[in-house]
Amino acid sequence: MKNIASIAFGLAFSLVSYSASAHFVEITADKNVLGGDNGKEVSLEMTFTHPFENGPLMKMERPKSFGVMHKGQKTDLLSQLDQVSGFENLKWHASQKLKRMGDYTFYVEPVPYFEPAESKFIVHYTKTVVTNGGGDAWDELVGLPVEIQPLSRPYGLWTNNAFRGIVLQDGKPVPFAEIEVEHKNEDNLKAPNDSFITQVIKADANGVFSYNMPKAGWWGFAALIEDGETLKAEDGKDYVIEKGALIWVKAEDMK
Ligand SMILES: [Cu+2]
Repeated sequence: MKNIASIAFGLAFSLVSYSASAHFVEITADKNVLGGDNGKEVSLEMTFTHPFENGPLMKMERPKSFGVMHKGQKTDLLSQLDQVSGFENLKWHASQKLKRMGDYTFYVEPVPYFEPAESKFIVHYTKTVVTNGGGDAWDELVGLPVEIQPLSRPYGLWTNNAFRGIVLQDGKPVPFAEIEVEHKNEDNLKAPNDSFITQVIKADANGVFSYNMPKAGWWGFAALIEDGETLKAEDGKDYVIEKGALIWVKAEDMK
């Protein structure tokens, strides 16, 4: 009896701690720096998850939009987005041949996700930049409602480099925006305490932030903005929308 009670308590507690930690839409590529090998294929994977904890995967329906921008030109890739088998509405995959030189910005607008634990909707506008060499368009804006404009080139980064960016809403800087940072924890590192899982930084008065990535691998930056806009949930009530401006970058060890 005592055991069951403590298991039930433990379970409830772990659910609470999961929902208290950060959700991120994750877009990563099998490689993000190519050397102008035209026609090379890049494979992308997309989930809605807790990157440092390696899960759980949260429900992610077919997004509202998914595309790529190259030299200012956008191509809709939604029809080329496949569900990974066994992970329906959880994990998505797309591959794309890079036919020309330059920078390719892949971006997604997910459908609003209702998070009962936080009584709000979450929409994470997320992007990552892949280069095929000779690129100078890495800071071009996709034009998302909220977006991070990189001030550091978002590829070809060494471990310990600072990643810098500006948080924008409708193209204007967001002073003192809060940015959550998480490492996609592919090595299963253990955090000594929950406070280490999500790093939290703030932009300065000009919306500019900086973070040094202490480990090789993928890093997600999520600027979270609530501007009072709401959406109606299934219960007929209005709930606020958390708009996330996310960018994923990869750091590599200098060897
Ligand atoms: Cu979650």
